[in-house]
Amino acid sequence: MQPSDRRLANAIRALAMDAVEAANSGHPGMPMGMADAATALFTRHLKFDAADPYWPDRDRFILSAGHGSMLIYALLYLTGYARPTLDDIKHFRQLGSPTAGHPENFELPGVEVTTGPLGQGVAMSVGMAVAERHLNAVYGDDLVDHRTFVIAGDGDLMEGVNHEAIGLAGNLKLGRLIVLWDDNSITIDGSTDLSRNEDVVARHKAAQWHVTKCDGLNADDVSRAIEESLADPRPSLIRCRTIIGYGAPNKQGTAATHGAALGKDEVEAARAELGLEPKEFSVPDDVLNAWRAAGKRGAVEHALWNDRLEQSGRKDEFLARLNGKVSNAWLRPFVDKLFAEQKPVATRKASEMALEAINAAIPATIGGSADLTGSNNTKTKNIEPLTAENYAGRYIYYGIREFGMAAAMNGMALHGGVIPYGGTFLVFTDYARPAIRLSALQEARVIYVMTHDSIGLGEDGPTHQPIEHLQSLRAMPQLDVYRPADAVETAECWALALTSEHPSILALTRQNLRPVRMEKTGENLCARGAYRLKDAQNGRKVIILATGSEVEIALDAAEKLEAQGIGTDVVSMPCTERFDAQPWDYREEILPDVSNSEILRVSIEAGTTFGWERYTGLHGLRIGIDRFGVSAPAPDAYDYFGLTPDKVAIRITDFMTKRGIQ
Ligand SMILES: Cc1ncc(C[n+]2csc(CCOP(=O)(O)OP(=O)(O)O)c2C)c(N)n1
Ligand SMILES: [Mg+2]
Repeated sequence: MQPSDRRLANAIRALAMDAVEAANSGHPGMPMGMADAATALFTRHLKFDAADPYWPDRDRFILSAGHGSMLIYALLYLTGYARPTLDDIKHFRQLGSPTAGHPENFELPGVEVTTGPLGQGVAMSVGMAVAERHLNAVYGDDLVDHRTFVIAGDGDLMEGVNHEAIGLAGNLKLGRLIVLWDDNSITIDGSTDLSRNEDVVARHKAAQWHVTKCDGLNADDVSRAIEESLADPRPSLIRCRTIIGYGAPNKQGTAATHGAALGKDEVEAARAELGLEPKEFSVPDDVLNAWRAAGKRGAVEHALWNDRLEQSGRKDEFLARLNGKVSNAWLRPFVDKLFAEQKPVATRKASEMALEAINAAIPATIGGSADLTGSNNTKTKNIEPLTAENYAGRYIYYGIREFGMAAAMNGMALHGGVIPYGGTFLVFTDYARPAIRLSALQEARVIYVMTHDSIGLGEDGPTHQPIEHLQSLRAMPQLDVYRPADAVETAECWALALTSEHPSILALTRQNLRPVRMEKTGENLCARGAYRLKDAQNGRKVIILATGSEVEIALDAAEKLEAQGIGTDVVSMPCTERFDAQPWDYREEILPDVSNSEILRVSIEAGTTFGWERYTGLHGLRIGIDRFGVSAPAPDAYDYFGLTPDKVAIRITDFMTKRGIQ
């Protein structure tokens, strides 16, 4: 006899309680409350094949309420994924185990995205749903026809990014996105009444979502609500009425079950209440067998899909597209053309020029901007808008939703088959930063086109002028920050970003820059992170390191120093992370390890000097801006902050005199 849905759900409850108890850390309440809803989803609706977590046409499942990680670990184990094993679950939250505190996409296939920072799972799911519709439009129903399911808690729906995400999903009419809301009226501090009286349902309806409700503790009722949602053309929110910690007789319904082990006595009481085996980590055979069968439910559909793929004339193209490898064959001819027509250009414009070539050569790119298309130069003429009426388009008008855009791009990148890039002003990376951090942590290939990268944006003034942004972004692991100095460097940095396994930020100017790369080498010099642009003509006394718009100032200042007999190298440093990754001898060649009294190292960047001592040494000279900017035309702002060739040259010679450097 087939075990009841409740018994299947109770296996999730048992594993969640036991794992949290063993770790003496974790969140049993959410998995226990949503166990029945998850059972309905995984045994009846979700299209997946536990034998192949990478099946491209699987439904995507996102546990936005990442603190309830034991829910997904239990589901993956029960349905028969290779990992986590029962042993992994016994080592929940322990060093070296893939059952990390919160679900990590790089630990377990089956965990599509990293969640835990509340709100972002839902926001990433919007990007997943966009990628699905886009690839469906390109490759058709035979190859791409799946859905995105999310489990979200009260916290996911309270976070501000939720507003951005549901707005995007509503406008793009992402009907294949279904969010199951764990409506348990509890958060950490206690009842949701303490902090919320908004009408969550009305808010979703206002964003053009379909909303329905169900008894989240009744798998049949959840299933009914899912069916209703599948039939509706709008994105759906299913309000699942649940009880946090359901089954723990003395603690259920209270915040006490949210984020702590239930304790031995309460676990025993729950076992009795739920009719569980008296042993830890034990799942009755009939229950495990039923779960394993659910894990194979999709095998037939998977096999049929394989057949369709075999028969498709586009098999190789489709697989290559999903594999994500791109060719940078566009770069050489493009750079040759730049060399043939050297002229001053803003790097944001240079980026657009590169993008014309990239978007023509690489169909996987999907661009966009948070309402600054004309300023970020992100829309090329050869791509159409991606809209509810035309999912085949490749340009998204994200609206003024920087965080929502960045999170959606993470979802798109992790879905696979597309390479998202999106723009805003560099200063507003602050608005997107939590998602940029998740791009980095998840190693999602997202390319951030961040223009207006310094006081060089001029008149918009201090609110819009980034100061600390470049360095603070460079401090983030697994994120490459590029600040190219001219059109050639911009194209090279684009090529690096497109083939990177990390997310990238391109910091680009509003103002025109003259070409600084005059010599054609046939090599992508930016790949080194830093390279010598100008050799000292006199005996080398100074090395100036500069990035982006300050490279031309460095070159002109160097000329003035040379005229005084002071040999000066100029090093362009478009990407410090890449330079740091170079072998010792290359770094030594560019920045010899000698004292500043022998060769003075100077950094110039129109932003904070914080951190540049990494390269100048403590006794070097750091030229930058350690305060907020000014509202003024760009040349006046540069002059005001001493960032002109004359003023830089004088600062360097004064510094040398003061320090007795000959
Ligand atoms: C951005 C963010 N802020 C705070 C937290 C810490 N946190 C984890 S769970 C939680 C409460 C969430 O409440 P709810 O979504 O209702 O989950 P439940 O208690 O019902 O499981 C908080 C504040 C977090 N993970 N992410
Ligand atoms: Mg809650």
